[in-house]
Amino acid sequence: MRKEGRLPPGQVLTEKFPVLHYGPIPAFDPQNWDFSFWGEVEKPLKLNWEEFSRLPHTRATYDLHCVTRWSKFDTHWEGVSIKTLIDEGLLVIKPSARFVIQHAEHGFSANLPLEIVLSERFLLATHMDGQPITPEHGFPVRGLVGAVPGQQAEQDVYLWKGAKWIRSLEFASQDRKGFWEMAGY
Ligand SMILES: Nc1nc2c(c(=O)[nH]1)N[C@H]1C(S)=C(S)[C@@H](COP(=O)(O)O)O[C@H]1N2
Ligand SMILES: [Mo]
Repeated sequence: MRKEGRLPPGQVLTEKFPVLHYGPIPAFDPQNWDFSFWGEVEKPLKLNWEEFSRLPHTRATYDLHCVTRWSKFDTHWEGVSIKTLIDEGLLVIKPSARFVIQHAEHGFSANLPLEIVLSERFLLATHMDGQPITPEHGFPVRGLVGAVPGQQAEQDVYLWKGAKWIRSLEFASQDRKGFWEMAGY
């Protein structure tokens, strides 16, 4: 894997899936859960759990890299691709959108350049290995950024750029720091 360039410098391969986050695991109540797309969009979109569950689903295989130095290969995910929402006309963003802020439960946030969120490397993930993601990994939905196996990316994006328990995507014309970024990451 290292020779193939799939293992970034300093990383160690693991079969496990460690859990890392700040604060408690939020409870999920399908009656009071919603997801919004807002900011630099033509029309803000707010979906309840049932509506969100009906969005088109995409499958992806990713290598995951964590700044705590572990990597995990060929993980299987399913979820909502932002590019698909745009291609199918379900979401229309403004040309002024250049960054995306993921907002999650308890005020957690994470920022990314728009082009990464629109790429196949980003999913609003609902399932891993055919099962709903577990509460500690972000149930019912988490932002997820992975590396596509065999595809060299200009910028590797590590796991901390995916917000677990995500509740909205804000499209922004200017970049803004998220939770860990404000903490000095
Ligand atoms: N809501 C929320 N999402 C979060 C975090 C957090 O503190 N809160 N931490 C991030 C960090 S630093 C990491 S490394 C990954 C870990 O994801 P995992 O627990 O599924 O391995 O979640 C990211 N997403
Ligand atoms: Mo992390």
